Amino acid sequence: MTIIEEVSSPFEDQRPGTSGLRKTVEQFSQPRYLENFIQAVLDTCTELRGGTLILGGDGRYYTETAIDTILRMAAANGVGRVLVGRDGLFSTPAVSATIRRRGAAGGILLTASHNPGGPDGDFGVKYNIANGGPAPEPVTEAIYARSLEIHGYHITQEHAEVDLSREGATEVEGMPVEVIDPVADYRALMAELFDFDALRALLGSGTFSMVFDAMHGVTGPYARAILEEDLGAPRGTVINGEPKPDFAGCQPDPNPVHARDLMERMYRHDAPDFGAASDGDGDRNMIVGRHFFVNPSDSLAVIADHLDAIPGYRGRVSGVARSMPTSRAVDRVAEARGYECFETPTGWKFFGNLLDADRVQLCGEESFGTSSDHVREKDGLWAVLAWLSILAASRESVEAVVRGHWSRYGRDFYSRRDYEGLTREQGERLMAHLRDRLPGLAGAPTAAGPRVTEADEFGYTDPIDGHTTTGQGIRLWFDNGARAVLRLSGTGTAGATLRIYLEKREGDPLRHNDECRDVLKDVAEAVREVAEVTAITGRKEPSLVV
Ligand code: VG1
Ligand code: CO
Repeated sequence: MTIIEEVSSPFEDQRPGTSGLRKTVEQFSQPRYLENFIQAVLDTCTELRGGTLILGGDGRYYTETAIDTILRMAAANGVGRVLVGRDGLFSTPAVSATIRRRGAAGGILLTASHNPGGPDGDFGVKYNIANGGPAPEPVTEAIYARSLEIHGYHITQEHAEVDLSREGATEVEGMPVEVIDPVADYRALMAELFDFDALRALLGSGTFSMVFDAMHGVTGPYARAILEEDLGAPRGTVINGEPKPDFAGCQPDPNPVHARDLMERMYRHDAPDFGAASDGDGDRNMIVGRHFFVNPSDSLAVIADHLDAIPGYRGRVSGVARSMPTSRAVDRVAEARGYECFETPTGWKFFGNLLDADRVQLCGEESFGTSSDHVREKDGLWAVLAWLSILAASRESVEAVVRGHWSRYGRDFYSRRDYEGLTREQGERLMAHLRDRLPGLAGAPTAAGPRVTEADEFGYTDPIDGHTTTGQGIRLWFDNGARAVLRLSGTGTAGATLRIYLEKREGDPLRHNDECRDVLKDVAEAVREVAEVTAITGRKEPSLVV
């Protein structure tokens, strides 16, 4: 036997955030750091003993080292077998699909999603359970608790020596390991959900053009297989389609600021009809029409209004869910269609129980995340196929679809303002100070104009398992009908990011062309004033406006 037990001692900072444990590569490279966390996962998630584990990620720097360590530790801890994506690649939604299709016990995803990669970038580890979704909070808390009492870990003495570049079966210390095509299961699933003939007709009509920006992340191979091979989009439709360990120095975050290549193409005079981008691990999506950006909250509402017409969903949509900071546009669609509508804390893990219980079939977040009950993760390419289905059926432009939606339901002007790179202390002080003053905020005038009418801190009790989560963002309602939400990011790896989400509904179609910036200007100022943002952070302006 060449299985050994190495002595270790706990790290205090291994509490998973919004989406797994994210740290800099430098932090992950410390001796015993990754090992401790993986041992905590293996100790906590006993279903892995004798069970199948799916392993892979967005291919970012440090992936190969991590895969070797995880294979050796899986073998040493009695995992039944491991299926690894070829080249260590697996998009987040594809891991979810593969866990479900193959009845695996769980999956380990190696990704820090939209965070930068490379030796100076970030790395991340996330555990997904047998339903294919991110481990829910009771599990992540148990993993964290275990990480605080780790005093050793089990590992094979030898390296795993698995050739990740070739599909095939091998073993590590008696544990079967199979390198598999990470695209196959996912691709088959998409063909089951969508009307591929209709999509082929659209893409081959000669009157429709599109571009998909994979942002050097993991989605490239998936998008090429599905859009170009299966649906007949011309070669070259997928840009930045080669996964790169450092995302070619870009931040793989699909928003108008970071997806520059795509935005540049979509605003040219000869722009294609449809554009989309996804993030490093393939779970986010940005939708853009010709000269027309689709706000993610609107995208969710539009998809909700059309989901029932897509083959995989016909006659079986009964509920939708959105994260709390996501605009309420989808709520009105739900009301009109008689769907149940749920509001959950930020993070996909909070949708899992609702999906498992078949209470909702569609979920979304303002942060460019949309997906359905086909997996238990958000799914960038799925959202693209949903949009293509809507366009194929209506033969309208993206802009016409969204404008039609607004005239039917009203428009929710929406914007998120991030204050990145604050110190942890600044972020926490700002939130604590606001929390302390919550009871007195209502009614006080602001120099900017809008008055707070109501203020609270969001908490959530899961309607399925009764688990309660508190401190999920401070909400302010204003007398001009606007809403603001303030919360700290739980995915960063240094300092703090304050997110301020603003929205205001406008029912009057004559005002739907107003500039978002102008509509939200006074409420943005009122929030800054009420939360004392400048006084506490020293910042006059946000560093990122989406
Ligand atoms: C952010 C988003 C949240 C999303 C999470 C993970 O979290 O706001 O909606 O679920 O990222 O997405 P936070 O705590 O930083 O606001 V991904 O694509 O990074 O896995
Ligand atoms: Co992601």
